[in-house]
Amino acid sequence: MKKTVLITGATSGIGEACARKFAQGGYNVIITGRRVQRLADLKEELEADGVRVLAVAFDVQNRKAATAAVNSLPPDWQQIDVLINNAGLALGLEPEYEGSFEDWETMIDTNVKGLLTMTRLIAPRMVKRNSGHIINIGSVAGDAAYAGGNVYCATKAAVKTLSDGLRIDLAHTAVRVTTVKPGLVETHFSNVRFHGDDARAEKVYQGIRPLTGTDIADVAFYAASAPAHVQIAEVLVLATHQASGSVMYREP
Ligand code: NDP
Ligand code: 8X3
Repeated sequence: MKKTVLITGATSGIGEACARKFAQGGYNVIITGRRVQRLADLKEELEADGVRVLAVAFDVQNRKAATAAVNSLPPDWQQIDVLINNAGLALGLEPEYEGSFEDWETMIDTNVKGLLTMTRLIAPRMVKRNSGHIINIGSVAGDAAYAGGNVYCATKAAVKTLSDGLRIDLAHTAVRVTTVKPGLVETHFSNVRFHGDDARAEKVYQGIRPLTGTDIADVAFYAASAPAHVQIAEVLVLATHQASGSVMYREP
């Protein structure tokens, strides 16, 4: 029987690449995100390749909507073998003493509380079946703060700690937990961070060859494909010319 993956934030970037990778790898795919049209376009594209796809639109910050979405999955979509908690964002690069309360709340509500909500909704079913895999997308940003990263870095440190805590709490089961911590990946991440300032976003990737969403999807798929007794606990994936969240070599 084919396995099913549920991906949050599948309308763009890393999540979209995961949808493609897991679809190619033989999974049935549940794609989620807020943008209905992007979900519909991706569903159509994957279905044209013979993949079974369910598109469910909701905001991970909205616990009621997330609960309703998970609880109303059609019967043949209820067994989720792999959950990829990917939906997330950074907003702004202001110093911590000048940051926007609203941006902070959105990052914490999405990156931390949204991830927790999805885990809380789906993990119990995995425990009951004694199988499953939760892949959380953390970041190199969670390893150490960088200038202006403050709250975003803290949310990604929280993702690592929540993954570690979950792995401890699930150690008596066959359910696996993986944290994938990417470095610089060229997606819509920076356009979102700079509130649509595309010229500023482009500069983030100047002079350095960044990772792609596909590079990260490959790592997530590798972790999901490991033999059942192997738990890839954590993977840090950097561009070759990046050494940490704040150190990278850029071609002049
Ligand atoms: P993108 O902006 O390209 O994609 C972000 C995805 O998250 C979109 O599909 C978006 O969907 C979804 N999303 C955002 N907010 C919500 C929400 N409230 N509810 C549901 N879905 C939401 O960025 P990336 O692909 O780069 O980001 C994916 C993850 O990777 C994030 O967690 C990010 O922190 C992490 N990451 C990114 C890195 C990078 O350099 N790009 C490096 C390290 C980690 P929609 O707008 O349709 O809701
Ligand atoms: C995204 C990578 O270094 O821009 O998590 O914060 S970084």
